Amino acid sequence: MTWHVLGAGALGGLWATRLARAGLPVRLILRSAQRLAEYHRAGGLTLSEAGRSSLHAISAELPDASTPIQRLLVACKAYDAEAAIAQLAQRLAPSCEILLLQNGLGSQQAIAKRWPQARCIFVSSTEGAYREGALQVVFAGQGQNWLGDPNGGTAPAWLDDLDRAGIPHIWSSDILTRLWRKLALNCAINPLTVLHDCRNGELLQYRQQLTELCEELTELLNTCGQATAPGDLKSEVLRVIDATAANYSSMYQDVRLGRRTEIAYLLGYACRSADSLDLAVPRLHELHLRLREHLGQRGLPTD
Ligand code: NAD
Ligand code: KPL
Repeated sequence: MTWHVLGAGALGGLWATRLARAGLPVRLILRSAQRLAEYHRAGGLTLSEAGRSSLHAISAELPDASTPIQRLLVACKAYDAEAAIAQLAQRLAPSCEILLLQNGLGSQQAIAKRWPQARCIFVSSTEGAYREGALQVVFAGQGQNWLGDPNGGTAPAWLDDLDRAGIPHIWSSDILTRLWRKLALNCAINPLTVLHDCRNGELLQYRQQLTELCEELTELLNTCGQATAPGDLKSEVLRVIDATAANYSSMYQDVRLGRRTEIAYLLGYACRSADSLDLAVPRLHELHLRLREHLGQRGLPTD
């Protein structure tokens, strides 16, 4: 069955090129006729990995093509994902599967609610990729992909395709917990790197702030039914800060490059969830406010 890939950016390109080079049928869905023409001129997507580059002439089409879609991999940013699917909604087969690669939370649930006929598989990825130019993807960091269906059900047979393509994966029976924990980690680290203008490792200078945020995030996880023991989140945050000390967080890089952030699906989602549960999280709200001010001052969207 064909893998339709919507969002041929860093992560979408990384998935598409690995699936295609394993001989699996892949079709890229590009956002505009101009993008499609550029793609044809370039002759395909280039994947750079371990210093070597390879060109992959994957078939590509526009959202309004007429073929039905049985399996859709959505690799747009969280703020684009729902609108991108809406453009091709008429092509979704009645029992289609949609894999959602977005970071944070909120976009996945909105999509699952809007297209209840589809089986939505949520994905949490720690693989790293970035774009060098519109049609070149650099595989920057090995990682893992956890896939799961928040409504339960068995693992799909097409996980074999991922094996064939060398895409690391684990079928998860608690994908929401995994996404929540990653969200909490990102909320503790990413906004502070932006506001303190620093690499992840430099956050150790702000231990008290990290501790207070982790306390509120732990309470939030527990109230949302994503239980974690006190101290667990903080240890994980310190472990990740240590392991990625020399790196700039993804949010830091977005702000530095003048790109829209996924704030609404990270800190914004955490604050909205706490409010809906009547849970007081003053430090998260203050951080959210300061981050929004910071983005606004730089002319970037604040949600
Ligand atoms: P990206 O900006 O590189 O790619 C997104 C692509 O979606 C772009 O090519 C854009 O043109 C395309 N797009 C947007 N709207 C579209 C539309 N209507 N039709 C067709 N294409 C459309 O983003 P990315 O870094 O690949 O991130 C995608 C998601 O994966 C994000 O939620 C991100 O947080 C998450 N993620 C990324 C990485 C990574 O290393 N890049 C790692 C883990 C998670
Ligand atoms: O996922 C990350 C990011 O930069 O978005 C880490 C490295 C975990 C920092 O929060």
